[in-house]
Amino acid sequence: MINHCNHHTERGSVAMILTLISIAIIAVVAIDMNYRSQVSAKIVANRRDYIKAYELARAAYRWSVFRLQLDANLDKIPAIPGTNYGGKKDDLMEIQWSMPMPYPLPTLTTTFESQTTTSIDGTFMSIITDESAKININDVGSGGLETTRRVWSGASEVLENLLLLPRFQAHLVRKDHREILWAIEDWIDVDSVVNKLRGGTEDLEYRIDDVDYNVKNGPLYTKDEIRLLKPIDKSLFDELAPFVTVYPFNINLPYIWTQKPNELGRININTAPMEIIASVLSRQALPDVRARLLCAQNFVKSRDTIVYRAVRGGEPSLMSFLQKTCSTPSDPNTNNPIITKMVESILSVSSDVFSIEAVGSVGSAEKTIHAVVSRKDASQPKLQYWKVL
Ligand SMILES: [Ca+2]
Ligand SMILES: [Ca+2]
Ligand SMILES: [Ca+2]
Repeated sequence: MINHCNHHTERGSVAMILTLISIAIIAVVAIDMNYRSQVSAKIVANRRDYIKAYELARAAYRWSVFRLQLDANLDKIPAIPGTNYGGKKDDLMEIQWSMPMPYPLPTLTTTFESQTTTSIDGTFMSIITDESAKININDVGSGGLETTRRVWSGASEVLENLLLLPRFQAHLVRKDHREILWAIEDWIDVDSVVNKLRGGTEDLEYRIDDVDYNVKNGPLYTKDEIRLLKPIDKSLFDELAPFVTVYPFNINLPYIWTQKPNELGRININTAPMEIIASVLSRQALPDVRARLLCAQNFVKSRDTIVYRAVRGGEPSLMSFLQKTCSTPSDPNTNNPIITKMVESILSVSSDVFSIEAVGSVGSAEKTIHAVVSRKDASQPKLQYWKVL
């Protein structure tokens, strides 16, 4: 009980530190915006508002990147044993910095009113989403020579397990769920041969209803591209969308069907939703889907007080939890690991990839920046995607 309370106090102080740093930094951002909003008076008012709105959106984007860097710096504090403090990991409590961030801040209005509301006649809002809590569709694929048994990637297995959950049944009536995996593989691989049939032309599968387009033969750049895949209709896409991502990808690493896909995505077990946790569990080890869901529910519940520091090895770890809580049927003939080697290799306790939505508005003028950044192996997050609307 005492331990439990301590966790809350520590979280409270982390929140407090972050808030104090935020207040200190907002002043810097405000000054920067003030400078950037100095645009020529000769430009007509409407156009000027759009330029200002864009600058505000850019300020919101920079602010989001700063929050990501701040968290990466806090992660450098060594882990304090027996607590959730310090160490490289990203959990939902810590990811409070990803909550929508409005400007001007409601709590700062009194302090900054004189400077901000008069000098910047606009607002911004930014939202950071953790893409490392999802399955990377660009990592779906199999490898191996045609004559041998093909081995599917870890991401493929998690996606397959997800599609077999009860919530997807209504969207896969009279449809083999594996069609989705085959379609993704042919869409991404560099060749134009239908892999599953060992022949035929991929493009012909898409010659339907007057709509005539070629498969991409490269990685998907945005999640919306998933909608172009033949077996994905709107209802299935809507059901799937919260659980999948297309980041990260590397266009310099083409997917060649005879080789294993280069899996770049990692699923963070501290932030992944219950459905994803249920889908990382092996169907061979836990054949009953209800057992997998129950195990995942228990794991997600445990995250209320525990931050996992390792998938395996360091404690607390996912593997220890599963061995203690989700016992596999005691059949001496089966010796299936509760998570397969392929899936274990794509699990993590931290998050590397984030999407940022930054909106700036001045009067009726509004500009939105959609960006995806990766902070892997870099103190300065690397931009993966940028779009202004
Ligand atoms: Ca962190
Ligand atoms: Ca292809
Ligand atoms: Ca192919």
